[in-house]
Amino acid sequence: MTRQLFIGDREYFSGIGRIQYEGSQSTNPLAFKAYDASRVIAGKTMEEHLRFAVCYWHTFTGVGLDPFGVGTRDFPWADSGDDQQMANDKLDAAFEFFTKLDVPYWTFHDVDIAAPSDDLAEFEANLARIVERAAERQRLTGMKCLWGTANLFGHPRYMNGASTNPDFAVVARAAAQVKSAIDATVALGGENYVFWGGREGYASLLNTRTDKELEHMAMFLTKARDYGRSIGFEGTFLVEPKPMEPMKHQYDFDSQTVIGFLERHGLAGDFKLNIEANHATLAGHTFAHDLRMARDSNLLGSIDANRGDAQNGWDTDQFPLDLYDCVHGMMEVLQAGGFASGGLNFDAKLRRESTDLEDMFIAHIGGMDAFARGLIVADSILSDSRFTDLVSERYSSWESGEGAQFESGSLGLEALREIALRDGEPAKRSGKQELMENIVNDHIASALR
Ligand code: XUL
Ligand code: CO
Repeated sequence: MTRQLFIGDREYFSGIGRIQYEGSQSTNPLAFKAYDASRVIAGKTMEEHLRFAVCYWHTFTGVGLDPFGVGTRDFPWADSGDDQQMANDKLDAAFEFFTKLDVPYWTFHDVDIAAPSDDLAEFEANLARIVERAAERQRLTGMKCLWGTANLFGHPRYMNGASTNPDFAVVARAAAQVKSAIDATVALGGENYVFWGGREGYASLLNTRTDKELEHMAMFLTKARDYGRSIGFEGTFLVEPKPMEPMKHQYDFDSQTVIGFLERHGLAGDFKLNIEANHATLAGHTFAHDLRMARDSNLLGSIDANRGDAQNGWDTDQFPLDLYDCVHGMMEVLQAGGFASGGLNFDAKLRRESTDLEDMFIAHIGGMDAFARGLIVADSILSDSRFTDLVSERYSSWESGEGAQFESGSLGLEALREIALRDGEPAKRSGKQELMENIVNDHIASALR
């Protein structure tokens, strides 16, 4: 469908039109070099594979403040001084940006879109009002909502946690906020609903009953799931792991921790994982590792696309431009059979020093091109029998005979000892890591030519 480029009479990104694919030879900073939405790779278009989303929080509210300084960006949609007007203007600017960038999806926290209020009933009304406006803009532009979430970490009331707060009154308050955020997500046709537990953890073990807090978190997620299903939400609930920051320890530490928690509480299936690259690296893993753990359990739901910085240990949320990360990430996504309801959400922010409005486009274009290249290379590697044969050969002893019997549980320790005694010292079998790494490099060079 033709998408209207901006709504109303105010154009926020004037001078920038719809971003076009111009191919790898283009030097236009405002054009895609690799992301060609309709190009077919492995039976699906790039748009269908990648399902890009722009996030509201960093992109339209992140003015560049850090612990040492105030914001550096002046947003024209934040200049009216009236809360409701600013919420409306931000929404129009956001939909203009989405449409010009030509992404199919967007994501939001309740507090990013609604005019603020500490009064619960007033906040619910503010949220409902902006959701109605957003739904209208979705109709006008063809945009879709990938997911919504509630910000249960910014307000001082949540300083000791939201669903894991030691005080029941705060848990109830958090539940009220999640209820209206689920309502908002459903009203916008959101395909997923996310929980990121920014303050679900502890600052000190000395004052914390971790046993109670973890039980409360499970109960909270269960009741949120039940409510969502009761109002007709058919999408996926997602938990986004992160080991620390802001808390010293967060309960949703990494993929494997969250998978164990979901399984233990009977939530796996309704809930899947939203894997964020920079959170995986904060946990001491790679992005691909956390994706792999989720994929192995059939719980890979969605991705928050960004990257950290190897020289510092915090959540820098940089745009995902590291080609190896994108290749290894897309290899996991492809081997998982692709996204179902999930997608690639740019939970990424401009550097504080990037102060031009066009930098917002340039950063997203770079991230989209990086994942498009990652997709092309990943598909090329996975179609190369040199690569796939190395892996299947490595595990071939399980295909039949005693290996298969072991897998089916019919060999005990005594039987295994007899086999070891009979066969003598096992032959050495090379892991061929360097060969596989070389093959990856060969494909980066050849598939992107
Ligand atoms: C914070 C983070 C969040 C979640 C949504 O590190 O990633 O923005 O994605 O609350
Ligand atoms: Co995130």
